[in-house]
Amino acid sequence: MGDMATSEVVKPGSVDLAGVVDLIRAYDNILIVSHMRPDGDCLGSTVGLFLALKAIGKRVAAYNATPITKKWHFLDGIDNVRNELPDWPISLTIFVDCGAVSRVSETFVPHGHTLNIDHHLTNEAFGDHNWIDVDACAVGEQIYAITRALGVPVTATMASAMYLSIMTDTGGFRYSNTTARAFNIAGELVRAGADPGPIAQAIYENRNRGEVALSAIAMQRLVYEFDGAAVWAELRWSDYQQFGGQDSEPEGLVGEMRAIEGVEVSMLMHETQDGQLRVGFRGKGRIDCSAIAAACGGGGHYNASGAHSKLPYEQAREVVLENFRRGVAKDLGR
Ligand SMILES: [Mn+2]
Repeated sequence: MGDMATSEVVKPGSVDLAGVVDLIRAYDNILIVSHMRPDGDCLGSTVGLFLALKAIGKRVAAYNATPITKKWHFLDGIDNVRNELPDWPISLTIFVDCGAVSRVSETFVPHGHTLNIDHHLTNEAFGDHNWIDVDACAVGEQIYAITRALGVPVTATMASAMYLSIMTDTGGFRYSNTTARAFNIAGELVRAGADPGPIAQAIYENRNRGEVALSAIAMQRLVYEFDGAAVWAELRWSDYQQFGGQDSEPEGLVGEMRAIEGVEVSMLMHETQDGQLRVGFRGKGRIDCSAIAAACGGGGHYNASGAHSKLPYEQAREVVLENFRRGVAKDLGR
């Protein structure tokens, strides 16, 4: 993998790919954990790594705190991701796609040694060992490198999982993180048996009716600021009650808002069932979304980030709007 130059964030406990491989070889009872309300990268990375570790004879379990919804059932191997922790003693916990321990769940306590594999700019390097590669388009890219370094043959099932990671985190090979390396790995995964058509269809042409209705409502409530360079909307819990959809941001909606002509940054706030606020930010390159999210107590990438406030919605809304406006004004030089 001589072409896989990386620029790891050097923080205490930093390891590189070789260090990750040494750690995996050193421990036999491994738990893989990923973030709540998992996305394609989170699940694809988990399934890919799970199968690679199985292939080298490890005892391995994969845990996610959120039940895996039917949207993800198309992915072979997804049944390995469980809602429960294993009953055997864990010697190494591997975090994938988690910027902080709390992303796993509010109560999760790591077991044994911890290895943190991630690509988020805002990663807290919370592990005993951390491999943070902010140049990786998806954690799936890092998992692919691990698989190759372990010498594990990539099966069609593993390839599909890692392809899902890369496809979803690059927005279907459209975002600015869509590098030559991302295409090269995607090509190798297709050669190994990943089928792009059905995977894309399962993700992008399979929208829940409730979410479509919610998207329509949000699109009618767009608020433009900064001469149209910024746009935001909000969905209240009562909207979810009226139109259905899940207690989550309608898939891709904040990205669709960014797609509007002249918009540099979009923000979607929504009220959760317990009256709290969740927010997503998407940028086109001029606005640092990770900084705005960090000011709101969240994190993420430069062009895609989010936060969850525990304040009551109305209060949180004011804080978020203020941070949003401040961040946009700063980056636009206004
Ligand atoms: Mn990711």
